[in-house]
Amino acid sequence: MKRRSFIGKTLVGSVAALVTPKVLSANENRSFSKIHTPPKGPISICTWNFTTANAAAAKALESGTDALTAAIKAAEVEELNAQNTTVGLGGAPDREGTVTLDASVMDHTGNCGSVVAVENIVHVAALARDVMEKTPHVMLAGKGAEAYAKSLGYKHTDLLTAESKKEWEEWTKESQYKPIINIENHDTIGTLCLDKNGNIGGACSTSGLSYKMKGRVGDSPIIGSGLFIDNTIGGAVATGMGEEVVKTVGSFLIVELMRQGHSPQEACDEAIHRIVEKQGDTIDFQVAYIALDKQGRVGSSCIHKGFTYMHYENGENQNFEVKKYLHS
Ligand code: SD4
Repeated sequence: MKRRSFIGKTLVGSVAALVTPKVLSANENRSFSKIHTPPKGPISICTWNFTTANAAAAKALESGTDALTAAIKAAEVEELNAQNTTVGLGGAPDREGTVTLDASVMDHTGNCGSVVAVENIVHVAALARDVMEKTPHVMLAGKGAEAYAKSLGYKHTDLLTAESKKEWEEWTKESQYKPIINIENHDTIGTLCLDKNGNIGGACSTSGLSYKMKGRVGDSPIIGSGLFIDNTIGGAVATGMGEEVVKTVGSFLIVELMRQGHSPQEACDEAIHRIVEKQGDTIDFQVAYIALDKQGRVGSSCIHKGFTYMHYENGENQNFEVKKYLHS
């Protein structure tokens, strides 16, 4: 496996207007800059083209909100978006037709919380925060997490929309058990924010793999895999085939590589490389990472073409396409 010697990124859109894709040169790519000026304002990045979600985080950050609260605001936009079939309301169900959600959060003090396989609750990132702040625990699962949410006043919501039910019923005709991880369009939201105080917080929210086995849990609620933050260094979040992220403890790995002096871009590339080197280059699943360091530098890497991320800084909320790792 030959490593890529250069990873660029392509600007694919902005809040103001969609622009012609432009490949940035190494010098323009913040991730490669040797001398870096600390960010003037807050920064928010999130997986995929979730413009509205990232704008919600950005607005909160600009008004002085802390990084974790802002990151959760971004997650909430997608949790409520019924068109997004990988997060919250309208998320694809498991093979038995039940929607179960996973989420995690981490703040600048190193505190973290997560919920696993939660039914009937939309805002699971906020629930993960409640687990972190209001219980002596880090993780709550299944019925216990749902009951805890209801005790706090979260409302009961049927997460299976008519549309996702129809698609699941279609799937049951063949019921082929191959967890679907759509390479070009799968939509877990992972968000990292750097607030005006220079603190980093993050959130990750997902319904996991479509038509997964009942009880299957991916990387998103596992601290260190789907999300990790060390406020002295930076943070990372993952999307894609969770099993592979868990096996390589991807987000923790990225933060530790940044601690050793690697840029966010180099760290993300190495985390993807760890997966690719084990699997060979015939991989038919996607994994993608985004990372943000304390200086405001951003990195992202993915196995296959099709992954994009949002980046807000200095009033601009832009979507970048990430160059695929594999040459295939
Ligand atoms: C999981 N990483 O449960 C999630 C899936 C995902 O967009 O990211 N989908 O494995």
